Amino acid sequence: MARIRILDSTLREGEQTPGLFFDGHIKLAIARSLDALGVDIIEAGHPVVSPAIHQSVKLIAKLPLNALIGAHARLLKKDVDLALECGVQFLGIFYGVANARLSQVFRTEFSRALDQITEVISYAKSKTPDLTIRYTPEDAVRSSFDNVVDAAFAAVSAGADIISIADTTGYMVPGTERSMYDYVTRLKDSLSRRGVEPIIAVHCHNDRGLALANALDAYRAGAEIIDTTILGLGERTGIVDLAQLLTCLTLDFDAGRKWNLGKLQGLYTLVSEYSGVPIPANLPLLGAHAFTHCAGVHTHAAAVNPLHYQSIPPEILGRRMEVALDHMSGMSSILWAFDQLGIEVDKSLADQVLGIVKAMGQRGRSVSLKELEYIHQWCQVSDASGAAGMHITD
Ligand code: HCA
Ligand code: CU
Repeated sequence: MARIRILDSTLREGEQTPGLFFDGHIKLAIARSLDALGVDIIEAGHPVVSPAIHQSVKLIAKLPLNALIGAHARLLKKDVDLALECGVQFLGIFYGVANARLSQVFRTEFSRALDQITEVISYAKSKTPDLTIRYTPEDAVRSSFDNVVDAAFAAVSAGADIISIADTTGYMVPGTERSMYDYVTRLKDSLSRRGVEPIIAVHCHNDRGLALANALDAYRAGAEIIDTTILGLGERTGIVDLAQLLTCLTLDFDAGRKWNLGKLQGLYTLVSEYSGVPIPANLPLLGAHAFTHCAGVHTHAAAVNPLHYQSIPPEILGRRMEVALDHMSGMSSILWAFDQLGIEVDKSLADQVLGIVKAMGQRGRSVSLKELEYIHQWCQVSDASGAAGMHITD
């Protein structure tokens, strides 16, 4: 399969999350961490939006990073000028070519749109010949296919290197007639018959919760760049989650790449803190519960071998298996927890602790290892006075 490249758009698409704004110094920190993780392209912002974004794109472009630094622009020369002023090496230009959008929003017709694509992309290329240019027909998958092919052909002929298929509204569904696999296959084929073979990228929104599945579908069909954001941030329900994509590519595909997955937790914590978007406990891979076993049946088997209830080794993310101590716990959960604490317990004390943990669990509490230690100490003291567990199980 094609060698994949990751374009992270946390600083552009991610900032389109309602209410989200990253200060410049946080943007620099995020860009550095994305680079250390091994992301290939960092879409740093849309400079036209505000002087603050313009300035941070400029500063990120100056950092000594391996990743290409990109700016986002509409199909307008003034946007291209502002982006190039920032010194970026990558420019993403977007313009929808759906007939209804052209007539109702842009009040133009397709032939004029094609001329504008040619004019603006040639202009960008002539100003900075070694610039990598991506053209995105916004909402490509709901637009006339012929328009997309013609627009992509015009863009590549004018100097674009990459054509990005935007599923702007999260419309695609694997295995149906709205398959991203089929779309990418058909587009590559149509462009190749017109004599051009640009790099294909995909930008999948998550409105149906299918962004990752669609992106992997596109990858199987030969897309070579996938757009992501940290925490899947972005307009509405956002786009492909970076950690989920990297983990799937690492474990399940022969992507020919390695990423420093151990850095994800820190990066997600940073972005969560400064975006105000919490990390859900059940977020795959990085949520607090991602590797925590709960029901007695599960913990019993997982304590013997975690693989009975895990298909992802937590260690690749710098994490480890955990057991929830609550009303679902059985004796194996308690013994596992004491083993983690390095405390030896006899049967009757373990029974007593289990009773206390279950009673607390029924009140909606989960007992941490630290608290278990306190419960253990309390049982020892109260054992000696003959009043074990009374105040807790009452
Ligand atoms: C946007 C739309 C976009 C553009 C993607 C791209 C989309 O918010 O401006 O330029 O590649 O989803 O179509 O994010
Ligand atoms: Cu988008």
